[in-house]
Amino acid sequence: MLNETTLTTLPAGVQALAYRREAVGRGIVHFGVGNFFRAHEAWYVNQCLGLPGQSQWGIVGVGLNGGPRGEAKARQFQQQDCLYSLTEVAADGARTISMIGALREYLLAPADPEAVLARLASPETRIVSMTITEGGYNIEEETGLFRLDEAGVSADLAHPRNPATVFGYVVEGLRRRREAGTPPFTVLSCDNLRSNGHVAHAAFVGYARAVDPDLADWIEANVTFPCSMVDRITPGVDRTTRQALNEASGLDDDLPVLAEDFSQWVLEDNFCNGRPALEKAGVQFVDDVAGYEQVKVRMLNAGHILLGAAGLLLGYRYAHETVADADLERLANAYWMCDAMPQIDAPADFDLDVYRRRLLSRFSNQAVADTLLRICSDGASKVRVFWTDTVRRSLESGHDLGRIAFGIAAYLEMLRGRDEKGESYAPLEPTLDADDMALVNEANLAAALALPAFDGWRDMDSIALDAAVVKTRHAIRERGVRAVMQAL
Ligand code: CS2
Repeated sequence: MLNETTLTTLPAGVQALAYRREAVGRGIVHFGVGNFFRAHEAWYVNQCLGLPGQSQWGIVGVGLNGGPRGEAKARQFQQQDCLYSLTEVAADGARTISMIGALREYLLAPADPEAVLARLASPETRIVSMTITEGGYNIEEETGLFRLDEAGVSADLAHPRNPATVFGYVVEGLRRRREAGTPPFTVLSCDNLRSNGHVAHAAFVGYARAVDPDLADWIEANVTFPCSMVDRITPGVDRTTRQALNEASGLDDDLPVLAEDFSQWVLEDNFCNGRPALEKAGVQFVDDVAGYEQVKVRMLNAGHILLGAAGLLLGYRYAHETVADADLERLANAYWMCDAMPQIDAPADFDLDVYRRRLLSRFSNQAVADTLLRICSDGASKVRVFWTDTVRRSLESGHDLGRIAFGIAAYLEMLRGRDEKGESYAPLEPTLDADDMALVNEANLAAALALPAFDGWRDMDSIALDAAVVKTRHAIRERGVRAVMQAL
């Protein structure tokens, strides 16, 4: 079992920590300790910890979900002293294995809520970051307002001093700091959202306003919510992958992470209580993140879900299989070049075509073995975040809707859980209930367009798009995905 004693006897080929673990402080609290966070923010912070004067920036991870799975995960982190290995693989198979020691401590919130609140209130905590998924901010698409009637939120609003949601914890932490005269912390969203800092601001201030308007004013005046663009393809790790990673590393790691060798983090330099020297670890600080976010979300993420949905229907299960298929590769290129790129307000000097080619090479990385089911998981939230701007701009300008209609049709057909070879798979859609799935499976193929995933353009005249989606769904069933794609 990997733990701190292993650090002195690491197998050859595993990069050791460049700092003394005991000296690492707890300057950051992070909600949502998933694989992406462990391969991204924790990896950047891990590099900072090796630099002079940076040891205060270790991370305390917080898990919000209890139950057997949440408890098992917490136990694993605690048994490993929160250490784990990260394997970065290039498209040519070259790999680097490093120890990551940036996660200093892991708290399971339902098991010890007070420990989390005390950590949030502590002056040592100067940044609270989060990866809580695209759908996790509880914002109503049409109004941009925080939904106060969501079950967890209303429970927290009834007992704001005993919270269970991320909103409740962060705002109660800030309330305690204000009361104690402690400076606030920065709230840093690391999710793939358009203007994630603004969304986080709307969510946390929206919640705080319902608890106490004075507190909300104080937060608005004192807390900062930097926008960021985050990027690193990080697949899930199942038992087989874990064994293979351990065989290659020589470690006995219950929590190894695998990621592509590419990584990008573009951040607004707007931290109200200090930050690590992330620029020394390769983070780009810019005045306006919006252009970078548009590029990332409308090209990488939107392309991912387009390839994922069509690829699953064709019988593929991995991302690299999709870009090796000439028809899918052509579809992705046409979507990027004709639909997405002309409508993106990219940062000055940014070469979108270089980015596009790089995406194809990143998607072809076989060693990452990223599954299409992961890529399409929670598609109902992702379609809304990744496609809405492109759809709106296309509807406004009268742009050709063919590939967009195909993407929506393929996504809806994919949700039915059966590919064209007759194999079943299980789409992961935490926000779709039985009524939603009934709409997807209804004989009237227009019914599914009532799903909230498509609310982002509900206020526009989308009759032509809706008709094209229905026609394409019929065509996919009658002629097959490939023939429909080839005719686009
Ligand atoms: C994927 C992302 O699940 C998805 O939506 O597109 O997880 C993607 O791998 C990351 O955003 C890459 O940075």
